[in-house]
Amino acid sequence: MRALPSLAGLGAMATGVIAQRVLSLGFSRAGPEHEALHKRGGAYSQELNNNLTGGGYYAEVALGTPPQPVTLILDTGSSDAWVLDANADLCQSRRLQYLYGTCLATYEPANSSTYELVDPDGFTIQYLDTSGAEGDYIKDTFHIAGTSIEALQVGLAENSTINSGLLGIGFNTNVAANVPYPNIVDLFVDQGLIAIKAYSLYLDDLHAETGTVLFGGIDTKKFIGQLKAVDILPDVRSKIYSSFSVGLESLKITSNSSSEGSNLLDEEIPVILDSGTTLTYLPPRVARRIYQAYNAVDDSTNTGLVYVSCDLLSSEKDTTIDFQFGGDSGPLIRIPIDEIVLDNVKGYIGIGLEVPTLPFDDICSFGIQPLSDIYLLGDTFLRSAYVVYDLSNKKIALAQANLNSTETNVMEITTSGIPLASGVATQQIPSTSSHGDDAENSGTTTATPNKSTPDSAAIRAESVLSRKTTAGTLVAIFLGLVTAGLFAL
Ligand SMILES: *[C@@H]1O[C@H](CO)[C@@H](O)[C@H](O)[C@H]1NC(C)=O
Ligand SMILES: *[C@@H]1O[C@H](CO)[C@@H](O)[C@H](O)[C@H]1NC(C)=O
Ligand SMILES: *[C@@H]1O[C@H](CO)[C@@H](O)[C@H](O)[C@H]1NC(C)=O
Ligand SMILES: *[C@@H]1O[C@H](CO)[C@@H](O)[C@H](O)[C@H]1NC(C)=O
Ligand SMILES: *[C@@H]1O[C@H](CO)[C@@H](O)[C@H](O)[C@H]1NC(C)=O
Ligand SMILES: CC(=O)N[C@H]1CO[C@H](CO)[C@@H](O)[C@@H]1O
Repeated sequence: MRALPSLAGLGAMATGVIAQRVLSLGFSRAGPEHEALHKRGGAYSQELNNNLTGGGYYAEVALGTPPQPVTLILDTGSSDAWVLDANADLCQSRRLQYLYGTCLATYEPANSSTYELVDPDGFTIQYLDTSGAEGDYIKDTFHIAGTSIEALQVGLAENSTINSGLLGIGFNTNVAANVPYPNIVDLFVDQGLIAIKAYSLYLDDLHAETGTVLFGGIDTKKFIGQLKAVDILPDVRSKIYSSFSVGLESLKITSNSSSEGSNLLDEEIPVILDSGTTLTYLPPRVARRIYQAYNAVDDSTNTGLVYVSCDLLSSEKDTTIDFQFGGDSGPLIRIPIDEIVLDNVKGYIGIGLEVPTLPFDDICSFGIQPLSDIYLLGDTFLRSAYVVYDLSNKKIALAQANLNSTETNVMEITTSGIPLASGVATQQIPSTSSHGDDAENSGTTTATPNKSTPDSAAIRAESVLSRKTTAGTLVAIFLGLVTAGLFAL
């Protein structure tokens, strides 16, 4: 999620970072939920739970002594780690949970012997979609990726409109505190766990269960061709590096590999790579050009969604939307149609989502939305990319993701920066496919909500409401459900 800048933070940069050279390497996993933690070749890997219908990526981590497991949305668009207090308003109120989703894992400061209060009421974070959280800044031991970080400053939310804490891994210039502090990425380096502030992100495709973030490393089996780097752009006004903004040079629709469309951009635009944002947000003019190509109906100001025909999943099977960064030889990421046409609305129509009149019957939603002034490449883009973030050298390297990869070859990111290594030559073919054709694919898993009883439908709605989406979508879908009489305000 894109955190709004904390004004107080802009003037004062962190000078002299607090170095706590404490390595708790002996720490083991806190139970079955933490099985996904590994250390490989000097890099720490944290598996992420991919919530299929396009929700966020949750990392299972733990806070405190003894460790209290918490599920946090992994977010490159913000910089604070924060957790929900067991007594947070959201977690105590059924009404709030109807609105924002069932309260996920919480943390009880009284149950941790290493809890330390840093700044009472000092934590206030607001995201671009108007969601947010407030409470104290605290410090405690943070358990992640098979290691633990002592005295990490984290927010402890007493009031929240998000049902899960977040793990912001952006630049520390963007923390929500009045006084900048070293965040988790800084402490990884300060505590000697990784060489420089760098990590790579592999979300894998829409149907995959997990993705991986590797702190301090890259995995050359997870991408195709060579990693290519571009500069991170500083904030235009403040000149501070505060977000993962890079220049998008061209955007083309390519039908089959032969015919290449024209560039849909009038000029290079800065785009932010934001894992905490579900969809992709482009300038309205550009979005409209894409909608034209797919006969998409933009209802983002009403129900909050852009609709397309699910038929595109078969008729445009070989079409990709191609994003190129930093010139003709820069990284090129192709998004296949099945990562951007989302079969996730039928269940909501069944329980009262009022869609506009549409020129097609089989209704899907589209993973690109219009937005003015700030452009975000969220999960619908990121799933097709392997992205390496180097905060120390202000570089981002990208390559096409090798989806469903089961092999691994981890290389450390040393002080010389991202190794511009080559990955695999071509997309790995899933080993189970024995017939060379696609006839069998008619049964591929999609994110269609399961139609069943109204009760379970309401539960699903609740969980979707909890997911990161634009506030517009949230309110609109909710109002649709209220209209349908499923929720009483
Ligand atoms: C914040 O949450 C507390 C309970 O944790 C509640 O008493 C208070 O009214 C909430 N404040 C706001 C502004 O919602
Ligand atoms: C705190 O610890 C007590 C005693 O072990 C336990 O009963 C309680 O459920 C814990 N509270 C939370 C919110 O985890
Ligand atoms: C793309 O190729 C498929 C066969 O793989 C074909 O059915 C389809 O018509 C082609 N689309 C275009 C726009 O050429
Ligand atoms: C990855 O696996 C899923 C099934 O788990 C499949 O639907 C998808 O098409 C696969 N992607 C690629 C690129 O092979
Ligand atoms: C619907 O849900 C039930 C129970 O959760 C499951 O057994 C069934 O396979 C699901 N159907 C589909 C089409 O996903
Ligand atoms: C569809 C899906 O994967 N849903 C999962 C989303 O995440 C929650 C919490 O981790 C799971 O309980 C759901 O099963």
